[in-house]
Amino acid sequence: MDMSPATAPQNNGDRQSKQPVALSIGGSDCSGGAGIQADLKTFHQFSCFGTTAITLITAQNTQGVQSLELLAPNLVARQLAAVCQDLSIAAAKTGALGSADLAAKIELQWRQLYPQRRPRLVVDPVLVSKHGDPLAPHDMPTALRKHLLPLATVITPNRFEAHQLSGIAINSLESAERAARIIAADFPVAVVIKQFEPGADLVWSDDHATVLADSALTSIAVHGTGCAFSAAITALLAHDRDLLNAIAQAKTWVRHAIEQSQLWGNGPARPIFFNASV
Ligand code: PXL
Repeated sequence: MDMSPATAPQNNGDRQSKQPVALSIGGSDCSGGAGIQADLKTFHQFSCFGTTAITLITAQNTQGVQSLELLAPNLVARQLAAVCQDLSIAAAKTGALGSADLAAKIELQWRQLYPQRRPRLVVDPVLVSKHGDPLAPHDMPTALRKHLLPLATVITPNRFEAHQLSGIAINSLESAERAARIIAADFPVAVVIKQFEPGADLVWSDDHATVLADSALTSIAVHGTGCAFSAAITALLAHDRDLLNAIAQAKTWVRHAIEQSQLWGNGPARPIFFNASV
């Protein structure tokens, strides 16, 4: 039974709830380090009530991704309808989307649920896992540009993802700026290119570049950093923080969460520590 997608309430007053509601649209990482599990832990850490629409399920652990299955686009759309027609979403994010079809379905459903004022949306253009395992097909950069960029408040690619989205190889501030300009060319979207050089993120917003620099971290590979970063931005937007502020605070927190990461599992990439104190 396909319940017809009615629009979401603009403000249905979640019965005296104090915490804003944040939504993660993405994939499941059963080992708890990345994906929607990372997002929920991050939302909780930032005092948001976390909700999800699951796009795909992986079997993975700290050693790598063993299998991946997509959920049917209709089921993803129904999760979105179920959550958004009942709770008032203060901000949302997307992570692994799995296929161009799923990206298209999410765009359609988001527009139907929110014909006018939409929650701010953080797009994390997930393409591969920290272990190097693919999480998206080759046409995903095109699908992200077509279906998610028009809806996004901010997109948070790493160097590799920014290269895929813009066609520009990133090896300097100048190339990162060029890539960000291309990604933001057609839509009023801010672009954060993470770690365009060690320690430094580029924020491109309103035709203006800001560099958030930090000393480079040593070589520990940490799993879940991209998810945690975009989820922290989402949570801070849900608390109505302005975008630059949210990005800077999320970066500081992720750095602490990396420094405090612990060795769960036996793989090379240790999971980030969500309960980090700043
Ligand atoms: O870190 C990106 C990411 C997002 N979503 C899922 C993942 C990963 C990385 O492993 O597994 C489900």
